[in-house]
Amino acid sequence: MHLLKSHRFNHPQSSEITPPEVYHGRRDWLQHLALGAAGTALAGWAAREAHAQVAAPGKLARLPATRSAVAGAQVMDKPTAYGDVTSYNNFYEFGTDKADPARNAHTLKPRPWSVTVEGECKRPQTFDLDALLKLAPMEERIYRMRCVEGWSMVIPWVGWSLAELMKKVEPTGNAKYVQFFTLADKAQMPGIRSSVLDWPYTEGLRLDEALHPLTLLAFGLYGEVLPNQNGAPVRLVVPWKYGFKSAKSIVKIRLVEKQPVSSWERAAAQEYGFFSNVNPAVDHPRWSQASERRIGEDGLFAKKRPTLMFNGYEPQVGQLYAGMDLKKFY
Ligand SMILES: Nc1nc2c(c(=O)[nH]1)N[C@H]1C(S)=C(S)[C@@H](COP(=O)(O)O)O[C@H]1N2
Ligand SMILES: [Mo]
Repeated sequence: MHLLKSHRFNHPQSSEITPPEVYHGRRDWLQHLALGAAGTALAGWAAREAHAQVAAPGKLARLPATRSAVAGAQVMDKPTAYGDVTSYNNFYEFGTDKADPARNAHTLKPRPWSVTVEGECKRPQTFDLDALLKLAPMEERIYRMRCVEGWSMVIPWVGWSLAELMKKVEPTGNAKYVQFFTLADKAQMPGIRSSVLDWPYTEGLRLDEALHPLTLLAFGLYGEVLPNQNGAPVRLVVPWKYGFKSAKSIVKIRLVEKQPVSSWERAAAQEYGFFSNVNPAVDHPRWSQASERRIGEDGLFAKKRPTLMFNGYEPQVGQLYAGMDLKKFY
């Protein structure tokens, strides 16, 4: 992945992709706010005003949610435009160019869908998508997302903490890690025919990371169900780790005793570690991680933003790594 030179020039200008239905989306959003966010602080309202200006076009099903109260789940940075979030993607099952997923992912069938949870748990089971949608109350969480390639976005996700699902299956005492598997279907995913990665795409977390309240199982963004290119119908979002940890279009979750090997780790272990916590002090072997380009915010030659330790979530997650050598466990 991570052809840093070419992707900068593939990125469309935001003026080319501003959604035409902004007005309707905005009105819709304010209505949603009035219904679901009574008591929101003034600062929250100001942020939502910015948010409203880049609403979804309204072509997908609405996914109502209330504002999450989880600490760290309401980043105040201006959300990245819907058009950018849905047209500049990494989803190698649909091709390796940033524009490929938006162009090709229409062949993905997000329904019917189910997620099997297996391995070291007392109640292994398969959850139908409709059961998952009702498993816990939907929350809106505005997270930063930092790709290991050096760019970032701010995305209003809809979903609930993965911990809710873990509670249902009851991990055994042997469960130390959680493994995630993306769908791998040649018929739906043209990129599977290439050998850039071993399919299915797999990722993993330590159990305490998986149980952290910020770890999100996301079903939507911008108040609507996930567009296919963003990992419909259900994906992981781990906001303090590089984006590749957040596996898309998940079909299987396995609780395991030993640290699993993730797809990117298998492809290039010296470049993509198991932890992959966002860390400005630990460079990728081929580029610095000290700063980042916020998609949509800056022009091609604009100044870069400083990258934050744990992507700005250090107050919430720092203690998970107390005493660990983060250069060694990158
Ligand atoms: N199955 C799967 N999940 C994936 C990827 C992928 O190629 N396949 N790319 C990852 C990377 S590198 C990033 S940065 C994020 C991008 O998520 P987004 O396109 O929704 O912004 O998804 C991650 N999840
Ligand atoms: Mo990424």
